[in-house]
Amino acid sequence: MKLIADGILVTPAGPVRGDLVLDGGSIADVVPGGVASRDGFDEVYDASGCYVYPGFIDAHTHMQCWTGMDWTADSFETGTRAAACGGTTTIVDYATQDRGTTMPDALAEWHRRADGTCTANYGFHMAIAEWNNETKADIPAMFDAGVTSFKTYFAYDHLRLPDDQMLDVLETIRPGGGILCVHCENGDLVDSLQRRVFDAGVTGPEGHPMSRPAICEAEAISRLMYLAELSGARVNVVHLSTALGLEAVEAAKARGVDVCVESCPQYLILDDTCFLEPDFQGAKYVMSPPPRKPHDRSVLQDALVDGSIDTLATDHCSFNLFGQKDRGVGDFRKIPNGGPGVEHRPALIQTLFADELGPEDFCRLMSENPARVFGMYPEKGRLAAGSDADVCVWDPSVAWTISVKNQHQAVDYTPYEGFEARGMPRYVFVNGELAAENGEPTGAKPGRYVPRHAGCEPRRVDDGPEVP
Ligand code: DUC
Ligand code: ZN
Ligand code: ZN
Ligand code: ZN
Repeated sequence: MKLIADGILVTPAGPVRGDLVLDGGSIADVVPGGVASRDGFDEVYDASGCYVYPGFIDAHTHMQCWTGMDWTADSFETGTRAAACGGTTTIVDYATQDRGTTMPDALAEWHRRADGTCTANYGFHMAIAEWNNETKADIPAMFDAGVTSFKTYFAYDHLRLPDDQMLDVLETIRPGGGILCVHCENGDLVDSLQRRVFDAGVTGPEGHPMSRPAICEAEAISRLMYLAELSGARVNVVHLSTALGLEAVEAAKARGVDVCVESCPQYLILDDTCFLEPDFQGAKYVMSPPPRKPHDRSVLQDALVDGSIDTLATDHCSFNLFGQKDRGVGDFRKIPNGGPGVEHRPALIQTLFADELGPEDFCRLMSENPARVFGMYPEKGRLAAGSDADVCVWDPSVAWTISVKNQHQAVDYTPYEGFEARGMPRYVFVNGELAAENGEPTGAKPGRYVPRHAGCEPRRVDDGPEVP
């Protein structure tokens, strides 16, 4: 048995000072005030001065994946190790059924890539790129295999589905309690705006945001909201990046549409001036959607604090600047889309929002709600006896600087180079095993596949009275 001693335990009932007891892969006990005696424990970990959280969950990653332009730089091995170093104990990665393949084949392939290599736990969403009677017939097998969330795209020519097929996907997954995650950008508009921007002579990274204006996102979100309404199914708007998109979500919520909202650190921290960095450095931020205007960023920051955003993920999808992104020198359309983040999400959000988001909100956004929405709760996402021993002991006092020099993500840059972070995980346990200590991996690989059941409602923040 392991004892995590004298921390502030962030429990479903609120933060309480005490000890946490781990027995094998489970939490054996939550002890407010602490255990009577430390005798009999095999190992004791000092959590004084630290918050003790259920391990963080990043429900949007792309590891070891062909994205249409290139293979991502991070494998499951390097990506989950970096995740654990930063305090994330579970990822939910997007397996993709490319056209001409089946969902069971895609799932088997993603298992082949991940199994036996992972430091953090991993589940899979299934992205659907081809929808017909044969692929549709495989949906029950997905639920049986623990895949209860799916993804479709409104953009990317090799992935996107037409609206009628998307409606059928929604109607098909609804009875099993499935959720559809959707990449909301109008692909037709993006394609034609890319041509327009390029033909007008804009060839550098700054052409990327110009060809994907906020309206492309807001239009696609609105369309999704109507498809969700028509089907009655639950949807998750992934990587929300715009104020206009949030308006569409809020209007749909007011009509009773069952919608969850995910955003990512890049939309809360960066803005589109990053694309103006000289010497092709702007390519580091070429991801879709792109970082937006300062106004969008501040609206999303408010939404995070007021509870309109349900989960925070990263969309981790790393490519090296040298040898991968630089293939797009002279044509921004050839820059592989995506950036790294799985290691730094907890530190970024803690540093910037610790004053507005208390430990309970932080837990809700980073652990509890991803577990609820994606069918891992109450096994994950809470500190309670019987839940899995995925634990992050977070020391809020450690000051450090995010840099490519100290990161474990296997990529040659970070979009947050030089960021002065406050807070670091002292200990990270995955299935009861110590996976990282003070931001460094222990070498253990306790990560396992997480089969998931149907999700439930995210915990939402009641709008309290305004304090004058
Ligand atoms: N955009 C996506 O849609 N997926 C992965 C990364 C990105 O930038
Ligand atoms: Zn996407
Ligand atoms: Zn993505
Ligand atoms: Zn290191």
